[in-house]
Amino acid sequence: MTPQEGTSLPARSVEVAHILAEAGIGGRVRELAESTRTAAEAAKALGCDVGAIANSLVFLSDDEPVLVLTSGRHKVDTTALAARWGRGELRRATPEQVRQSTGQAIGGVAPVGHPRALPTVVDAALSEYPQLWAAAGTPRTVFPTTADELLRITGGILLPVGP
Ligand code: 5CA
Repeated sequence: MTPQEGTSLPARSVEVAHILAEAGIGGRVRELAESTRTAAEAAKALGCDVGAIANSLVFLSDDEPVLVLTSGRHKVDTTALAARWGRGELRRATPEQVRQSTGQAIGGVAPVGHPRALPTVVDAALSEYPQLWAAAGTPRTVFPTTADELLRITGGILLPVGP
């Protein structure tokens, strides 16, 4: 077993790995030597297109935290997305609000593993990539996935989020 495999993962990533395994997701959580804190860093470390990085962005809407799994190739058009989603204004969560609602820190927020499941949108642009990478609870852990798996594990809906 290499140092990245199995038992040496941080506790937060072990939780994420368990949830993925229970959902029947085959992709293994791995810890990298390099930072995967941002989409650009993750893409460089993994040697993939930045669009194939699924960022887990937390917003507040109608006084509740929500999750927008966004392709690293673009930004969320919050006005257009709120209208498509049928929700009130989407405001970016503060680092403290991210920590509270996910139990994870900015740069490592995973699609799952939160104290309570967040209403979730999966960016339609992510369906263009046969393999995605998402954060697994810390700024150096990731797992391979697909848009279909993200929809399944989050109970989310697929919507365009970009401009
Ligand atoms: N590990 C990568 C994906 S593999 C990752 O977590 N990317 S991310 O985009 O989801 O996380 C970084 C994001 O955190 C930034 O895109 C930004 O949207 C958000 N962020 C960074 N700093 C702040 C801040 N001060 N307040 C709120 N959000 C922030």
